[in-house]
Amino acid sequence: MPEDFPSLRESLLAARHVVIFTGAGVSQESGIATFRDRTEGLWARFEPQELATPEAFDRDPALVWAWYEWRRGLIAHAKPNAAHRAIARMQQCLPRLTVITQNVDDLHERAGAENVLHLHGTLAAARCRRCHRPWQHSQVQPSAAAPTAPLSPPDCPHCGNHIRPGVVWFGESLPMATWEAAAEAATDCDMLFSIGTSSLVYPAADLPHQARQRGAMVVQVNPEPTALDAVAHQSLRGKAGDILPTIAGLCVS
Ligand code: BJW
Ligand code: ZN
Repeated sequence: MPEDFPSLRESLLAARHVVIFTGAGVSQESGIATFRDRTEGLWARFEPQELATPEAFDRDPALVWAWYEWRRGLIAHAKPNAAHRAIARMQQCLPRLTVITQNVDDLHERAGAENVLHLHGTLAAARCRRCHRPWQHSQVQPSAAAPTAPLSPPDCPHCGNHIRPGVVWFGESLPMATWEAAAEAATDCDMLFSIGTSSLVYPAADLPHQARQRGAMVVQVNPEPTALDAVAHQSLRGKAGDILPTIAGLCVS
């Protein structure tokens, strides 16, 4: 892997616009579970159809709200890791760097990254299920090992409907303006790093393909093979927290 770095450095220093596209793997070293890890992943322990669809929320809002409140608590207590910090440093030292994330946590921002595009929403941005008005969360409850009891969602003070988590569930459209900005960045950049994502969930997973079609160099950082292997110019096998600081170091050396 280190032998790939000289060419990476050349490309990075020549790049006009770099995109960093991240998934759950970038937060794994902060203690936040990924989705599809075979044993520790959220979908190995919980059923997505019961928790991450609008139908699930309508069927059992207290089950879904409790699960997302549990996760909000875990994220509130987590800290950005070396990968988040390296990405924020790269944004400072490269002429233009756009961070696009599928993650609903705020660890990129807490590491110092700016203007992060959250394709799948954020846990902090709850809103009304019906009138879509934003709703301000209270402080997080102390985090438990797992959601133990159902928790009714608050009622919207305007229309009385349930408040829902501010995330994008399966079958829902991505926030339009965010998606358009992400697609524009992917088709404009000359280098895209895909970091810690299985590249299985669409339309987000299409961004590296769009970048490559427009001539960008696509580099992947992941300890495991992914659906992007056939498309990426380079796949750096390893943890984001180990590899990203080295890549950030190339920008300044
Ligand atoms: C490390 C590491 C370390 C570990 N360092 N790396 C085309 C074909 C087939 C299906 C579809 C299609 N187009 C759309 C669909 C349907 C669906 C979809 O894609 N399904 C697929 C799963 C088959 N897509 C949708 O429904 C999307 N909406 C949509 O298409 O709207 C249009 C529409 C509307 C109406 C009808 C029809 C279409 C919305 C998708 C929303 C996804 N939501 C979730 C939950 C968000 C809320 C929450 O947090 O609960 O988003 S699902 C989950 O997956 C979450 C993630 O953002 C997303 C991606 O996961 P990610 O980040 O890649 O995580 P993992 O776990 O999969 O991978 C982690 C990786 O990290 C692994 O590779 C590890 O190896 C690696 N790793 N440690 C670096 N230390
Ligand atoms: Zn409302």
